[in-house]
Amino acid sequence: MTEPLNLRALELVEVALPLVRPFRTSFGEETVKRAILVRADGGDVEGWGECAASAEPRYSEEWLDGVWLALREHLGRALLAGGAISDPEEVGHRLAWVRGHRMAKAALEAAVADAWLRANGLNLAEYLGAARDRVSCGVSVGIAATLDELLEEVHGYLARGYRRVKLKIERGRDVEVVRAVRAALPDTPLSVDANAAYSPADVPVFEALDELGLVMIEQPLDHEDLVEHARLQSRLRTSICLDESIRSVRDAAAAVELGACRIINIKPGRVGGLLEARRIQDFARLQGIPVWIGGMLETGVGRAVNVALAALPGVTMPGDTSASDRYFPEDLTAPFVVDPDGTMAVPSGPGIGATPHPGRLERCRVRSAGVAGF
Ligand code: SMG
Ligand code: MG
Repeated sequence: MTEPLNLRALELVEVALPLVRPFRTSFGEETVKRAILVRADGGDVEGWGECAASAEPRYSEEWLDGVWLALREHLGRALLAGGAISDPEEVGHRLAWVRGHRMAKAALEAAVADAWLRANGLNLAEYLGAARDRVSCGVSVGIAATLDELLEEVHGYLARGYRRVKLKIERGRDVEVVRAVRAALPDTPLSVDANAAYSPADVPVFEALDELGLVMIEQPLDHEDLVEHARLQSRLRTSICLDESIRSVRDAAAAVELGACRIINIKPGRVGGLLEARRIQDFARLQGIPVWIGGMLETGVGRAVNVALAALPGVTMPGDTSASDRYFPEDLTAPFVVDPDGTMAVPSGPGIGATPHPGRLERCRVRSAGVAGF
């Protein structure tokens, strides 16, 4: 038997952490990681969740200031209004009347799950049904100014043990760059991520990439276009992996049925929470579709959830779950470390197994606000 969580209040905290190096994608460049954290106050216990939304609505229609409002005005209040929370599944039920806002919902669910698990002396990975206590790590490499810089960065990651290297591509910085990296690293598992920057007229780009022995091509086309992804997939030997297009287990089922992808990138924020993420993993396992856990440059609070999900049995490929030092000079939590064999330990402590360090949180804090119930 588990105890319900007596959720008393919610607090939102926006943090800003400088990145060790700028992260450039087809969306633009980030030099600072801004994130909204949610603290769930359960009296004797508290829990933390991190929202994946970025400062601008480029990767997703959600963005930081919008999330702040959605949490304060609707989602937080609706969650508090329902009384004690019997288990984490209930968060999704209470918030189901709000359309969309998946990243905001996911942050609330994670904070409540953390507090509820702590109240019950349980660990997230175990609760979810983890199959392993270490996970396989890849790394996502931003678009670099020159090929030499890119190769230097990639070599640095390989020396640290990372098992798969993902290169961000954009129009004009694609085939030539990837071909050069492939020539320098003939045996490295390599993938590319276009973040939806291309159109069906760009088939020749993908046919050229198809010759380079990539593990996958991630989100080549518009996030709303499963049919065009299916057409493209039918012309390529390389597997397409969908990221932005998959917002739910329903989307995953549609994509697989249409043949729009052969691999899925699961991010708990993008799909509305860690429980929906697990449902996608369950579906993929039944269908024999390889999946992996993506990343949104999370601090240790969000990373803890990603790493717990990466330990599930259906997650069969290395994720974008990299070490804290790949992102931040100093993480908010105890650092996540990648061992020389390219694996990372799954947090085993109570709740998500990570907590923000109070002093660091204070140094990174930009603003905070309480959420009152209805
Ligand atoms: O967390 O290491 C990370 C970043 C992984 O490339 C990454 N994320 O499309 O998969 C993706 C991007 C989304 C973030 S763009 C700001
Ligand atoms: Mg992606």
